[in-house]
Amino acid sequence: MMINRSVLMLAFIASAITANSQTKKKPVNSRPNVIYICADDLGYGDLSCYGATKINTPNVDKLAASGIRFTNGHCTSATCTPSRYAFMTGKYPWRKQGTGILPGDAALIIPTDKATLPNIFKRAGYKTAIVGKWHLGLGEAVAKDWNGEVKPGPNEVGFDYSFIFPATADRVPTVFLENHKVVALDSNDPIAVDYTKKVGNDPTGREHPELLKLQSSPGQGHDQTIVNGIGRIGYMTGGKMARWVDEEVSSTFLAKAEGFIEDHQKQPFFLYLALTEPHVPRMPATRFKGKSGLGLRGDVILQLDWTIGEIRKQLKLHNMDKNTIVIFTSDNGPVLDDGYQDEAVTKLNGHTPAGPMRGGKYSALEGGTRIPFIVSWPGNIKPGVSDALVSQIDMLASFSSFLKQSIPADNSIDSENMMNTFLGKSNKGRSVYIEQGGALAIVKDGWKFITPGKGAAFDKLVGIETGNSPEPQLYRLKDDIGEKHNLATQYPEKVKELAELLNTIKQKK
Ligand code: NG6
Ligand code: CA
Repeated sequence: MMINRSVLMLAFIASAITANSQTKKKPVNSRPNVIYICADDLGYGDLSCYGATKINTPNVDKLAASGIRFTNGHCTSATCTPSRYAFMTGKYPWRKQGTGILPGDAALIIPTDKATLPNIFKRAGYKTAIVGKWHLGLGEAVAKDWNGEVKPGPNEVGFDYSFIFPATADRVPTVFLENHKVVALDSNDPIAVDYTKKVGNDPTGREHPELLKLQSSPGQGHDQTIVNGIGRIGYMTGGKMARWVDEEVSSTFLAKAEGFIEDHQKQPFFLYLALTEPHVPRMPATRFKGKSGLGLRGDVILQLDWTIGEIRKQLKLHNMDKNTIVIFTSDNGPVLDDGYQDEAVTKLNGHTPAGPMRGGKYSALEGGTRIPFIVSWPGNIKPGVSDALVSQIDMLASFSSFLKQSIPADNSIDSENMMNTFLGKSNKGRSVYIEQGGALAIVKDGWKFITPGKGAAFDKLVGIETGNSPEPQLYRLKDDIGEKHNLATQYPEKVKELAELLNTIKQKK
């Protein structure tokens, strides 16, 4: 009798659980988590899934194999700040003054009262976080107190949680900030930062090159305050305890990202993981040093790849992989010598960071903005390769539509809803797109026009073709991804059409 009763009881509980989970069941995956991973200066050709043969990136390759690998995916600009501005706001950065590469003490350039990508997610009930490189300015002005609450910043433009470094790994202050506050700051050792003159008594790379473990490249600066044996751009003093150790930056970001994922298993979240690799100074965890055979640049790419593997492992472990969209991309094209003599050039060993393209970071040629672009959502996206023209600028309109959030007209001038393409339901890319190197270029129907202008055709310091030319350049990307044949004199009508279209788009408000 007792037994029967408990059996009945169990059956009742079981059926109650089933009923409960059925009534609670939401439409399948209508609100997946989104992890947007952006590498820093990673080129199209830096991953084995994009054709690299001198370096092996098995974890990113697996991510690509689980989703769509875009072969015509873009950032808007060939440097960091403008690219990330576009990703955050859905607007072309060249519409606004002051969106070039920012110093480490710059004020915030993202408006706090307008729609942003993280705000859209927040409005839709997501928890939002950024972990990693910021480089969009902090505070209201250049003059700011790094020892108090540093704001406005990421938390004021849509992120519930932030763990960042302010600018680039080669710029002071070399500290982390967690929600407004410098991490591990000792109030008895306050931080001061200056980009115009030396502050404090810390040795600089210019005065004390013998203290450097990584020599700066001649003519490229990076010889101001020394932190962790590396000369930086800008001067800082104080905050000795708070300064990062470069070898630990990547694993710190990974731990913070994992912590956020771990804490948000039950609530949809948007995580912007802004990796620092392979931007200079390339200084991976010691266990990666020397592993790639391509110098430190290759080593940090292996570290990046390992990081992606760890994130994927964690998603699987918590059974979150099928409910999480992972996007992987880069903020601009690749560069070898970007300020330090780290053997990226001497140990290149035939590796082609920009793949089959001309140019790289800073360039209006395809190598500047055509970057790795992978969208994965296991069980929901049919794996494959797409040649549709897609861009990071479209994240805003795409996710607004996906999450059924409206955006003001102001934010939809440039950002287009490409969600069906991102999810592999369509192969339709953008019909028109503008790329920003030094010069602006416009792409339409497989044609690309680069506006003529001043400036050297080759940047000797970084060893990259800029795309600058006093003559108009017209390329047929469809058959000439390497931009080898300038067809401008052959197709003057095309040049005129594209130049006019670019002007019309520039006038849009
Ligand atoms: C350049 C720096 C370069 C890098 C870049 C920003 C010099 C000579 N070069 O001005 O080292 O910091 O800015 O890179 O200062 S980005 O990926 O954040 O755009
Ligand atoms: Ca960058």
